[in-house]
Amino acid sequence: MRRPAGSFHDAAAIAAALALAGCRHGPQSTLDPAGPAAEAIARTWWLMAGGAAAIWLLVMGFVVYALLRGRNTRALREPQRLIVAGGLVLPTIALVALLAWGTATSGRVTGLGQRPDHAIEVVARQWAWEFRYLDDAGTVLARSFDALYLPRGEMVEFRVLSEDVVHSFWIPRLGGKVDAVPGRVNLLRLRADDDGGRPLRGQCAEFCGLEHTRMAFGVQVLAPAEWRAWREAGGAQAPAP
Ligand SMILES: [Cu+2]
Repeated sequence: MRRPAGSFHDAAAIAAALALAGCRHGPQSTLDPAGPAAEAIARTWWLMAGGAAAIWLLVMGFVVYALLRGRNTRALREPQRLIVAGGLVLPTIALVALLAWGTATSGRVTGLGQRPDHAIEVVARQWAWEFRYLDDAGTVLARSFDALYLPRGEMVEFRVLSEDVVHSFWIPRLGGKVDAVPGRVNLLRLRADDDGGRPLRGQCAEFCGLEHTRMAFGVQVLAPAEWRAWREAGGAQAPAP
C-alpha cells in the first residue's frame, strides 16, 4: 500500500534520507574535500550555511516576539530604525563580507598563481572523457578514457577542451568546475591530497546531449612514484578506479 504523496511520513523519510546521504559522503560530495580547492569551497559552503541559519534564527526570533506581543499592537517608536538596520545595513555588511571572502578564496579555488607539477589535457566529447598525460615538452606520454589517474599531493594543471559541444569538467571532491568549450583551452589547477580512502568521481556538469548522465569518470589517486611509473609505461597496466 502506498501512502498518499506529500504525507508527513514521506517528508520525514526524505529528510532522513537527505541527512543520512550528507553523513555518508558519496564519491561526488563537495562536503568531503580531498584537496585545497575543494576545501576552500566546502569552507565557503559552511560559512554561508551558518550565516543563513543565523539570519533565519534572528528573523524567526522577531516573528516569535511579534506573535507573543499578543494584543499589544502599540506601534514601534521609531520603525525607520528597524528598516534601515535590517533592510540596508545588515544586507550590506553580509554581502560585502561575502564578496571579500569570495575574492580572497578564488585564487585557492582556481589554483591561479600556483606552479603546476604536471599537465593533463582533458578532451571532452559526446559522451566520453579522454585524458592525455603530458610531459614538460607537451608530448603525450599516456592516455586514459573515462578514468583519471592523479599523483597524490602534486599540483596538476588541467587543460580542458571540447571536440563538439560545451561540456563541464568537475571533480566535486577536488574543486570547482570548468567548462569545456570548443575552440578554447580552459585551465584549472587541482591537487589531490588525502582522499581518506574513499572513492572520487568526476562528472560532466553541463547538459550536453542524451547520454550526458553517463558522462562520468572514476578518479584514482596514486602515490607519486607509482603514478610516474604508470605514466611512463604509457598507462598500459592501469588499475581500474
Ligand atoms: Cu558532457
